[in-house]
Amino acid sequence: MYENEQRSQRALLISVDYGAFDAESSMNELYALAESAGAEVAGSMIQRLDKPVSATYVGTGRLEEICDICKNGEIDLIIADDELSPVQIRNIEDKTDVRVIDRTMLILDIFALRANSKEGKLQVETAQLRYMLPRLTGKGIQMSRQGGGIGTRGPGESKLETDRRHIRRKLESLEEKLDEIKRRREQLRRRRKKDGVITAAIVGYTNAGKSTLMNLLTDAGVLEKDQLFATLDPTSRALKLPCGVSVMLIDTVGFVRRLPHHLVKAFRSTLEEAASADIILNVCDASDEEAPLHLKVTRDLLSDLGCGDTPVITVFNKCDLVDTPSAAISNGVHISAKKGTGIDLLLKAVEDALPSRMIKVKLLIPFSDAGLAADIRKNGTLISEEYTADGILAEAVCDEKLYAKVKDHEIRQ
Ligand SMILES: Nc1nc2c(ncn2[C@@H]2O[C@H](COP(=O)(O)OP(=O)(O)OP(=O)(O)O)[C@@H](O)[C@H]2O)c(=O)[nH]1
Ligand SMILES: [Mg+2]
Repeated sequence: MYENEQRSQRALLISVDYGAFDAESSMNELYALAESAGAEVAGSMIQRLDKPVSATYVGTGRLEEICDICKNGEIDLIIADDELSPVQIRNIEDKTDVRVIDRTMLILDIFALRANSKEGKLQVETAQLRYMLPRLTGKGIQMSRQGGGIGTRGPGESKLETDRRHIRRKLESLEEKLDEIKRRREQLRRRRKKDGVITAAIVGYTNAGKSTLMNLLTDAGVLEKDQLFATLDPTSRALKLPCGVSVMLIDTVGFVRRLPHHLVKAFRSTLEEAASADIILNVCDASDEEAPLHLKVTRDLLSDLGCGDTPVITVFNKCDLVDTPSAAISNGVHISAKKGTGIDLLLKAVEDALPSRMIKVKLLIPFSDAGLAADIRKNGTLISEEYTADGILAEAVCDEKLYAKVKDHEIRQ
């Protein structure tokens, strides 16, 4: 699609460790992110400093070193594991003559690569433009855009040569469209609620196995891939639980630490879809040594989205790769979505978390009240029915309103 995608770009990863986050593990993740964007990582370096140098991010000596590496290593791209200021980007570019992007631009780029739906594309473009806007000089974008490549992809590419005012107008129109989509989503959610549809959202760190679990449970046919952010657009499918109740399972975009703020904002409606679910399955890769951090990132984002009260089931996936689970990953359901193990326990946990308004009952409905069975079929779930001499022996799941009607016939064991 893009000319220079025939040869992958050789990237040098740079980071300043000033104590704000675990620079080393974040760098490992940047590695995976860069590869996900199609780059070939030629090397990485971390410099410890009290704080990043305001003009050049890394120190002067380090910048000289980077220059040498760029010259000798045929580096096409420098990726910084941080958000850089426009001045820092320009100064490093001037010195090295190599294009520089930062962590945020890289993540936005991966999202741009993966966006398929109209909504996904609108969301990515909005995030990209919002990120660009304060980074424009009066003259317009000068950030060596020619040639395209990582950090330059996305629906907005053709418009990038234009000025701030144009971008502002564009953003306004994008935001209107996103608002419209948001309204439609809200309407749909309200209708689902009214119809008594119970939703369960699969959320979690990127690459945790969310789509694999979705496919295992529902045959949804969602792309599952060993790459970061394989899924951007939410998919939903019905899942019938062993107790007979159906829930709507939603697979969504994954999370990552320090997810760019603009991206969270632009993807808010997608994230809210997950956050407004009745039950949340927080899927975590148990085989990743950073599992506890991944869980924390997801929990923090969920609480930002305002779903502190929603029941969360912590699902430790990829347990086929773990011999002895550490204490940090003990509190939850252990499964392997790939091997299909632990699924009965997971489904049981979902049943236990069903909103209290859903009540499972055993009934003996006298034939004189046989109309009730039809009522249950219409407004609840009739799991089983058996005609006996005394009446209809039924198992059903009802909401509170329906329960009020049938409770006189309930058999309590
Ligand atoms: N060994 C093992 N691998 C798994 C398991 N579940 C998923 N995987 C693999 O993990 C990789 C990521 O799986 P996905 O289902 O795409 O992960 P995801 O959470 O949807 O990822 P994003 O959509 O990118 O956020 C794939 O290569 C899967 O085959 C598991 O239980 N065991
Ligand atoms: Mg996925």
